[in-house]
Order: sequence, then structure tokens, then C-alpha cells
Amino acid sequence: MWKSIIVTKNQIENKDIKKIIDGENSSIIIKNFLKKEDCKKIIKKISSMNIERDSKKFNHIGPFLMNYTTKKEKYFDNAEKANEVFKKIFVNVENPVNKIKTTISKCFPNYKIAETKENQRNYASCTIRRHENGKSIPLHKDNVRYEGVEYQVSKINSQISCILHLQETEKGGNLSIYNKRWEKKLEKYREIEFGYNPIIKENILMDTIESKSGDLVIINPNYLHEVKKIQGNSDRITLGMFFGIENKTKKIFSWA
Ligand SMILES: O=C(O)CCC(=O)C(=O)O
Ligand SMILES: [Fe+2]
Repeated sequence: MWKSIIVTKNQIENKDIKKIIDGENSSIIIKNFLKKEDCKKIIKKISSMNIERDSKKFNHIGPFLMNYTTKKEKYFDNAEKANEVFKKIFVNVENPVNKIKTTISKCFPNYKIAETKENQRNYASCTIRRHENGKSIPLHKDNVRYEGVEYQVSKINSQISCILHLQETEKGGNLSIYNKRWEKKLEKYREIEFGYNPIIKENILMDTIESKSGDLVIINPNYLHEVKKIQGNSDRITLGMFFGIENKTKKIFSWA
């Protein structure tokens, strides 16, 4: 069995994060991390604003570093714009990015949460992704140490991914996470566009995490994962951000 740890935001501890970093558990789920009314307010605000999407194809707000591995200047230009947009989106609610940062930093009492800057420029604080009926996210991993070598944040020891569900699906859109840590030898299964050939998940233990608005899901994104096809009329809307833990300097960074 490979299972989630279900906790409240006041219960979560360093040992829970350690368990997902080491792959003992699939994920941490904090149910109702954000009030459903706040999720709705955020979505309403987004709909009322005329926001330029970072990628028409993916319908994201905010640049996603992995899509800019060789376009560093452009990443920071777009991050600056996106961070202004996020400030506006969160005016009427408790800022979810800060709330996630507070929750994670409480798990690392001896660490400092550092402003993530590079040559005086800020990283994107998060990305908001909207996936419609029929969309899915193929099998992949996220590993900034391997894929983001041009960036300072790649110098970290461990990386975690936080996904806050702002709107749930009617059906489908579950996250599947496999008990298989990415390693370099899997690169030969790389697909042209994105992700990996599904044969590498065969016979591997898997856990399923449903899309439920208000829930915060924390995973080690170096374990293979995918989002199944969304069904029905309700788009799957999430706010995602990564954290990096640097042991030598006892610092925690966040970016998207
Ligand atoms: O939306 C999700 O559930 C997962 C997104 C993802 O791939 C990640 O956070 O690394
Ligand atoms: Fe991912």
C-alpha cells in the first residue's frame, strides 16, 4: 500500500514532509485548507479580469519555469507581470500563497524562508492552471535540479510540490502518483512533447488523489505522476507552487 497522509494545517509536521521526500507515503492532503467561499471568490475574480494567459495551449496564469528552461530572461519578465496579476486576484481573500508558505515554513522551524530572487529578480509566486473537459496531464516528474540547471533554485537538496484545488471537477481529473522515483535511466522513455512513455508505470503501486476544492495536496514531484482526463462541465482549477529545501544554508525557497 502506498497512501496519503491526511492532516490539518495545524497538525502537519516535519516528519510528514520527510515521509513524502523519502517516498514512504504518496502525498500529504490538508482537507479544506482554503475555505470553499475563498476558492469561489478567487475564481470569480479571475473571470472578471481580462488576464493574458501565459500559454494559450495550457491555459495557465503565470510562467512555469520548466517551460522556460532556456529562456531565463523571458521567465523573469513574465514572472514580474504575473506577480502583479496575482496580487490583484487575491485582494479580497487571505492570500493563499502566503498561507501555503506559512504552513510549510512551520514544518522547518530551524530554516529560514528566503525571498527567491535571482539577480534582483523575483520568481513567479505560483501558477494557476485551468484544465477543461477532455484535458489531462501526461505522466511526468518535476525535478528542478535536473531540468532547471540555469536557475539558482536548482541548487536545492529536495523539492516538494503544493497543489491547492480551487475548483473541483464533476468527474475525472484525479491525480495518480506512482511509487517510482525518477532516475536518469528513465530518460530513454521520454516522449517528444512532454513526459514519459506510460509503459514505465506498469506494475507500479499507485495512489489516486481526487480533485476537491479547498484541499491542499503536497507531493514529491520527483515521483512519476499524471492527471487523468477531466470529464463533465466543471473545469479543474488549481494553484501550484514548488518549494526547495537547501540543507547547507538552512533555507527554503518557493517558485513556480
Ligand atoms: O494538478 C495536479 O494535481 C498535479 C500538478 C503537477 O504535475 C505538479 O504539481 O507537479
Ligand atoms: Fe508535476
